[in-house]
Amino acid sequence: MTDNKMRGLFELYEEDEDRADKLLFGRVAKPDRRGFLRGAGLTTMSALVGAAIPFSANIPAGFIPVALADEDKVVGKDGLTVLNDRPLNAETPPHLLNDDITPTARHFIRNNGIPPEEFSPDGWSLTIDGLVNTPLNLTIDDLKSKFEVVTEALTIECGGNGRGFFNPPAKGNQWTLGAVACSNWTGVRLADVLKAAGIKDNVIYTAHVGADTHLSGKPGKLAISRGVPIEKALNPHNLIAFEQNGQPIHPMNGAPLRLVVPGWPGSCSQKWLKRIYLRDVVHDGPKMTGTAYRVPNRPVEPGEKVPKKDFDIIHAMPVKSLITSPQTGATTNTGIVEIHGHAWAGDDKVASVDLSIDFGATWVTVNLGEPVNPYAWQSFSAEVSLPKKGYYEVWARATSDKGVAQPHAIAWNPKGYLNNSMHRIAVRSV
Ligand SMILES: Nc1nc2c(c(=O)[nH]1)N[C@H]1C(S)=C(S)[C@@H](COP(=O)(O)O)O[C@H]1N2
Ligand SMILES: [Mo]
Repeated sequence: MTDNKMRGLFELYEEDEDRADKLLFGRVAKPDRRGFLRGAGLTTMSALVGAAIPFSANIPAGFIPVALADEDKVVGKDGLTVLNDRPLNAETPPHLLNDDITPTARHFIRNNGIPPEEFSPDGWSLTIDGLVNTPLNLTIDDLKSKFEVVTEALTIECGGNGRGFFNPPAKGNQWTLGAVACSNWTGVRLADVLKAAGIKDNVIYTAHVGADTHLSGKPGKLAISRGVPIEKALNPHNLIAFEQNGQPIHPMNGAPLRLVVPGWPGSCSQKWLKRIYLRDVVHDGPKMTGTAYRVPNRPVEPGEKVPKKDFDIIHAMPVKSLITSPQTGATTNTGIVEIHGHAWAGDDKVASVDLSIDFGATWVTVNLGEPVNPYAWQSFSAEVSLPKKGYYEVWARATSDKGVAQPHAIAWNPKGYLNNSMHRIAVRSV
């Protein structure tokens, strides 16, 4: 982007923030977010451009770094839609999730606070303490040398993926479909590390701590600290990971060390991991209590006042599928459409995926692959033939090996979690 264009945008932000936002991001920011980056901290700005900014003091208020003004707004990310800049949240359009293993550049970003300044593995350490026999303090080299190193493709989906489709709207990032990914993660098994520390008999829950800080900037105040029941923690597919797709983890995906707890809300997979402590109570860190990552234990009406005690902590994510090719809105002049996509089912396996081209009247079971390992999403493909010219929708419905299928629409819940309603794409035969 040229200097002229840059100045143009800067002036436009002065004149008409809505229009400027629309031009730059294709959408208007929420009123309290007007003027992208106006209120962004230097850390966020550095993270977005991928380096420290030595002359940051000279950046005029509201100025947009040129590096952000082109398509890729976060260095090392490709084509993500930014939903919020403080904290940074960005999702991946479905057609960019077509790979069976999600490239790092296409892995969504969900931050609750301000990421740390340092992402280097040198000097990074992980503490394992709380109710253990031997507290451990491990460098990343210790992890690599003392424990078996494994690589697995693991699905991470944000508990709020699909929130944007709730009506009336639920507060929070308006994720549509792309807060999900299945990358290759390399690390050591969480279970091996916890067992090495010695799990005391009274342990029921883990507690995870990362190096990011609260948006308020209050020292010591955590943005998020979640945990899982010890039974889930001991599942051999949870990793303490130091590589993403064979490379160091992307800074915004938790470099240099993160948890990957697949099948459960992404929030269980603490990024920038510094400490895990074991507890004899259900963990009560930030985003564990109240209504965070919890759903009512019964159907509720929008607007109904639901007592906190009627909310349950979300465990496994529900069965879901995503059509990643073609992109919605595609046209065909042969009447033939090649469909590809992925399906996943929390702690379960996907047993089948069905497609409909007639608004759900008839369904055809498609070719569904095995997961490359447990907790990897399963890919499906099919060739569908559209009988005559016109507008069609392709709908996908996955069914788990427990016989649970995706619904047409899910019951409303106050925080807009767990939306696993069927994915629909538009296709025209011309
Ligand atoms: N330290 C830390 N870990 C975190 C978060 C965070 O804000 N801070 N966000 C969580 C949430 S809500 C999700 S969905 C996943 C997203 O992982 P990703 O940003 O690598 O896609 O990270 C989780 N781990
Ligand atoms: Mo999340």
